[in-house]
Amino acid sequence: MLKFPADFIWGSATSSHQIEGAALEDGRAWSIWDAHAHTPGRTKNNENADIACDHYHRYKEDVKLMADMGLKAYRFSISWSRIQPDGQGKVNVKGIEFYSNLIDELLKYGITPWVTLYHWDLPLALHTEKDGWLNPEIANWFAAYAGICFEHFGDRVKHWITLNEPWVVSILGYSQGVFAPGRKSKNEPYQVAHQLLRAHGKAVQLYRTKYQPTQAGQIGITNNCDWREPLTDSTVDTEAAQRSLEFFLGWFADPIYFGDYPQVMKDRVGDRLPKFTEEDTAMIKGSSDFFGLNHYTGLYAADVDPNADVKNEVYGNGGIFEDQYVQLTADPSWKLTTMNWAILPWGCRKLIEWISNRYDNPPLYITENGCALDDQLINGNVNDTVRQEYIESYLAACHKAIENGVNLKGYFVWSFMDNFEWALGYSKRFGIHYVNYDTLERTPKKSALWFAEVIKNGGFTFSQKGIEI
Ligand code: PNW
Repeated sequence: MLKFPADFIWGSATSSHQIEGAALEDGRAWSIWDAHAHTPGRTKNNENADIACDHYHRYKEDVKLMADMGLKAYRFSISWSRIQPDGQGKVNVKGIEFYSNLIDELLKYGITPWVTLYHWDLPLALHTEKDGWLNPEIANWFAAYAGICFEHFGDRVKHWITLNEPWVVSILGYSQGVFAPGRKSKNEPYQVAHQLLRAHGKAVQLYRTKYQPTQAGQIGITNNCDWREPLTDSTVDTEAAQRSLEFFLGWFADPIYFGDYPQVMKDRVGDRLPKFTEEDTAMIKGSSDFFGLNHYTGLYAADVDPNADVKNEVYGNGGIFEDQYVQLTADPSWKLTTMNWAILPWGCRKLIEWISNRYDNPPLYITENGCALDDQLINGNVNDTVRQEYIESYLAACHKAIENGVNLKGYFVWSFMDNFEWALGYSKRFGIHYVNYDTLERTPKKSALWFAEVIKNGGFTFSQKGIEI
């Protein structure tokens, strides 16, 4: 049996825009994602999250389902425009009430809330009137909003995550333009990333000076990264894989752990990469009490001759191709999920070992891991064996990493329930609970029942023969 440490955090995660619905109820205003989804052609079948899982009205039922499976922690995000409809100034009391009630409901069952302050749903007014993440003032707006949350929820919330996946905001939102606000630029991603890091730093500074001394919680950031395996053991491919990881994760983690961007980015991006002032560096360096990681998959990485005519259009690649010259490919033998993301548990282990080595073994939490499948509800059951095996094999890889010295302290399954999968609408099901979008009825999938047993036993017997971890 693979036993995990007794204090290991077993959790599951969601985000506000993907599950809440009630888009314009009780004083909430639109975010950039409401606007994006309501723009024809931006999401699959033009679907939007006006109703989503209707979690806003059904949170008690959802928390009960969490309690039923013995979940120790629940990671959710706060919709900024539910708290501050304009993103600045006036606070919406009904919004405070909703999250306060949700937190109380979780605590009633002994479930620890892990709260993300920003999971991509920027108040629309900040974007249309103030240029959103491109405006250096946003660090102040974000810190002010964070302060409202610390003030109202910090007596009960002891685990804060400032930003979810700044890489996705920068690259999918401002380079590929597939996510809100749908921009396609070679420069803006670097500017946006810079402001995201400053905003994170400012919020942490506020928490540490004003709230942490009495509230005694932890605060950090969650980044996402895929694994990059060198295609061959040549020096250039090994360097390409390393470069790819530094452009993907080092972009955000190096400033936080070392105080500056990776050298390879400074060399290749040149003047298009903003520079930190001394004040920024002081604010950002050391600004995470833990390393939050969202991880799903991996690809091979190979070096590309900048003069050769090669293009890389892989969805969800490591960033702007012309800045990196890394060719990403998959092995045809790898099993894929419905996102076309390969199932690579050993990549998870290698990535968290890479993080542990590069950043001096910080306390690490996998704040998202899971997969989308073509789930079918038949006679009240969803037999998502592949998801159960996916989670099991990734957890086995995590267990091996812990044995190898990685300071992994928790794991959150993405997602607690099927939800609005951004540009892909409702077509991708990531949940361990099935949601019937006609009736909004929830049903625990087989993976949820299995995960409940894992939580109860503090581990599991790894039964998959021949699976590399
Ligand atoms: C994450 N990529 O998004 C998010 O945090 C979740 O909201 C989302 O539902 C989940 O993963 C599944 O997609 C990502 O292209 C979206 O590399 C895209 C990428 C990575 C993460």
